Amino acid sequence: MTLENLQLPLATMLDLASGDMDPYALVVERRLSHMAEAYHDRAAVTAAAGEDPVIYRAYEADVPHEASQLVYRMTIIEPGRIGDEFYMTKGHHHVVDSGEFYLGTAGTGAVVMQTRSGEVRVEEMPPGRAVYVPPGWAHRSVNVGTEPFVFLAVFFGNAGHDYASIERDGFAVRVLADGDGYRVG
Ligand code: PAN
Ligand code: ZN
Repeated sequence: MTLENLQLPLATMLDLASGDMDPYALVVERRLSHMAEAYHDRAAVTAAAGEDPVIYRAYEADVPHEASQLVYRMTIIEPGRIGDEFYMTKGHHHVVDSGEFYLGTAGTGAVVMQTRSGEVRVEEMPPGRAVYVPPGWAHRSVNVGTEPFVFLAVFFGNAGHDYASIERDGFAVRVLADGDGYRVG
């Protein structure tokens, strides 16, 4: 890094309970219509399509998407289900295989991780639990509780987000309601 492009430090307030970030550079908002194909119960998708609920939002700090940078986001997944499948993120691989740090800060959720060869791991993320997503593992987060599920994510600025492969192939497992809890099916 040369003196010309040396950045100033950035400080951001993160509300760990609500997921609010101040200041933020951008917010990603995904409604059911942005990811309807991800859910397996087609009748439930059709039933919810008119309302088109917000499934989640992610606030991103003002960090350049460049190598050597660490971009961070707060994601808030609303509580809810489409049929028996909990609200979840689209999920992605990083274009440049690179690790990511996740930290649960509110609510009850989990992250599903999967390699390109189909190996799967699911880790719960209660408040205070950090999960390391290694390079090469696609990741999708799921709210299995009744309150908003909030987590912090830190990833490399040049990671890039490959959604297409998940849109095409999905994940090998789904996180489904089971009584008051969930099961991975
Ligand atoms: C997270 C995700 C965020 C939203 O910050 O981008 O939770 O999920 P989708 O990107 O799958 O819509 C992350 O993993 N960033 O790399
Ligand atoms: Zn990621």
